[in-house]
Amino acid sequence: MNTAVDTAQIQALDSAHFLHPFTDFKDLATRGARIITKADGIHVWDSDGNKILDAMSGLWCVNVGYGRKELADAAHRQMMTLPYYNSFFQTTNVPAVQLASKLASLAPKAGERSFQHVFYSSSGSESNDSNVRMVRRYWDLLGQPQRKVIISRLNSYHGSTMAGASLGGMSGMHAQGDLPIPNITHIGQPYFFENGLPGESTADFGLRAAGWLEEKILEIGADKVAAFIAEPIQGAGGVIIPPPGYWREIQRIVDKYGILLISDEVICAFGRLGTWFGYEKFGYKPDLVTFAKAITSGYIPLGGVLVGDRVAKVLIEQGGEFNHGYTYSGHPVACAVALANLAIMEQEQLPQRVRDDIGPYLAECFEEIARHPLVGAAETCGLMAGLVLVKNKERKEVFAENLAVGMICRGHCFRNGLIMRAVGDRMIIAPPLIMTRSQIDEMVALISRCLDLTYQEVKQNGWLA
Ligand code: PXG
Repeated sequence: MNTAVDTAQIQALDSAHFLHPFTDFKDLATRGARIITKADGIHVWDSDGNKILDAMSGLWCVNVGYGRKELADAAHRQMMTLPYYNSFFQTTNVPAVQLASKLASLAPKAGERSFQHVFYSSSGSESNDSNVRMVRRYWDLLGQPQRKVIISRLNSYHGSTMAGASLGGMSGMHAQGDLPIPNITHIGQPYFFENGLPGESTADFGLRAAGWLEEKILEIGADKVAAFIAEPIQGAGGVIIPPPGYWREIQRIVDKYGILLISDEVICAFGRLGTWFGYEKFGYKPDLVTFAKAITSGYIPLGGVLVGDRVAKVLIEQGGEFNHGYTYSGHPVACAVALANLAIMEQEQLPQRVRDDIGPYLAECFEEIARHPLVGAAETCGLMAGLVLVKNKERKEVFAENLAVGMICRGHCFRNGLIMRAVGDRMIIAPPLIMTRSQIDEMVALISRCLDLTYQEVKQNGWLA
């Protein structure tokens, strides 16, 4: 396929007509967008012909890698059979039913915390809006309408709609949207590097950080709290891996006060942590699970919520219409692609590969990366990893925010054929799950090289301490 494009022409049209997400429009217009023209396996190509190793799987999406014909074929077949029909008005379609039943079979069984039902949307944000609606409906039906408050965490990401951004703990998003909407509140994040006390063990910190949830519940009044929402590992917040014991304590607290637990797995589900769902990795039992992104490996938009038996039973048995849904809830083409995507994951045993082979291998490689003089801490979980850039390794002293060292590092990555994300001075990766060991070697060599280049630059600038 000819993918040659006139870079300057597309850039001019881009800045004339396309307002990008999370972008300073004025700034982008001065520099011109990078144009990605094609992709295959773990690589993407830009319009200047540069081949780039995509260590972010697009945006935490492309778990089975690019260029999978099976997914294109599934979309083509479904489009020629039934490209669209709605699932309102007591109507259904075959791929949506098959996918819901497949997801129910993949989720581990755990009594009242088992999952038999799915509510569909087209994105993670919409799914979390659905969660808010579902949680409120649940408590209303149980005769406890005063249970309205949903507790979330600072520096969490739950999407960009009004409810999604309110649930999220990103101060910049709150500031621009007059958010959060009422009845959403936040507690601190379990980020040991930033919030651990001198001499405190990670396990003690995990218990202390989970304790913030109990303090908040007591402050609000347990009878007013509807749910707690959290990502198993905060992704967009910088791959913040919770300390040991954190999730066990969170489970104890939500159980003690009878509040619903929402696991936002838009990033952590579908093999990313070496399990089908992220909550399996940490051993907790949510009532609702948000999914999107890798359910289709990003080939087509699809999101949704796995609705646990505790909630589904009330919604179904009490009856009455649930006044919520989307034109594309249960879109047949998206569901057909998701089925084909999950079939690839099963055939290639991607969750198991991550758990037993490439996940542990990446962890080994990151032990080496952790020794780099610019790296204050480096952690992995499955095929997700984060490291923090510091000006003094021994004292774990961080750079001033305005130096934007993370962005400097990200620039070196792009120029050297690697996509790695910067969240402040945390550099993060979540590569496709199909990576081989030698591709991991290639990626890790690029990461080391870019860390060296960043180190040289900050040293020359006199920023090290
Ligand atoms: N929940 C979580 C945990 C997410 O990571 C969403 C909800 C929202 O999904 P949609 O499909 O509405 O975007 C996400 C999305 C980043 C980045 O910079 C991460 C996301 C989206 C955009 C950027 O890491 N995650």
